[in-house]
Amino acid sequence: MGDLRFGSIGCGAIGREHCNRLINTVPGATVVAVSDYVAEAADELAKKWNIKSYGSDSDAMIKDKDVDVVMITSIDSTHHDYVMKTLAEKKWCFCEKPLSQNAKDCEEIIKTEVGIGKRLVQVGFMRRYDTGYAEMKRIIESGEIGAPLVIKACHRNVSQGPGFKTENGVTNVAIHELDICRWLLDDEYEDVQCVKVRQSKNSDKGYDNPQVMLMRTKKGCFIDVEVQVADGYGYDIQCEVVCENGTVKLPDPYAVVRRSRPDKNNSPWEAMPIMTDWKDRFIAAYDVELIDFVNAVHNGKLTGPSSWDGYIACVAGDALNASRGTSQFKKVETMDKPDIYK
Ligand code: ISE
Repeated sequence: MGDLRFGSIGCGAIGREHCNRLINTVPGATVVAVSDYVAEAADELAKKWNIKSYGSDSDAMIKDKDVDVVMITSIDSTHHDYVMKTLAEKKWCFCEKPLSQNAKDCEEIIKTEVGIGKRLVQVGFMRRYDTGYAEMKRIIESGEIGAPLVIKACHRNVSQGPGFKTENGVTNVAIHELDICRWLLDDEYEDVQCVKVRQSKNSDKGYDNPQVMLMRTKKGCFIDVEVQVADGYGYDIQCEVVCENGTVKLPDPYAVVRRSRPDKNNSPWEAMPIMTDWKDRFIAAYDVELIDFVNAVHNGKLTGPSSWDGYIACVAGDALNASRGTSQFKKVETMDKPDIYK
């Protein structure tokens, strides 16, 4: 088989980076066409790579016979619609997270994929390809430090663009935690609760910040994730899993530690820079993720995060959003898992 020909919807930051990866880093793949809600953004990227621009006509690009795989990196609210249109063409689909902004839309995707009879969609939960998280999972699964009991995590962003809402702290941000925690624990959610705590001075923009998200699992584990969508200092992702006989903790991304002369207060210091751009933190994981996806498509069988995983994250996300302000845990109730995802 020749190179897989990608058509990419969305020419924003992550769309441009993924196209670059597919063209320069990922073996067995190339990008043949792009589209974007802002037609000029697609034109510009198409010109750079000397490929076809569909301007803002993503629907036409999905139908293009020269496009084998549709990659969706447009804004979250458009994902469901584009996935459905891609499935209507029975084409492979790589959809950035979230699969949708609610569970009901994901159910529709699942029913359609099940109707086709095989997995065609992979969701961009790239953390599963990060060496730190993968090593944590390996240690937990080895049983060497006993059964997992508690996860303490945080997800902090520097700031948000216009239009960001409190619920997006779940659907856009904590969605990663909802996926990675059940993956790390090999467990499912029983119930969840979103708690509003003292608000940061960076939170006067009409959305809650921070929010604390609590999840209890079927095996009885407790998960506590602090989400700050505007911390004003950095993109800070932390995760510690407490097990019976020890703990595993996500390492900080590799960076040089500087030790130097006293500062103006006369204290010598040791410091490591903190990243601010979320795209840099998981840069290696994004490469591995797309390499894995392309290999899987060449082999005719997807193995990465599925529509089912996208759906579960949205069911738990819906419950978190519904619990806000109630001081109560909400049950996470899902449909039965179809065979194609087992
Ligand atoms: C951003 O939109 C992302 O997609 C990142 O994966 C996520 O970690 C970040 O918090 C979001 O703002």
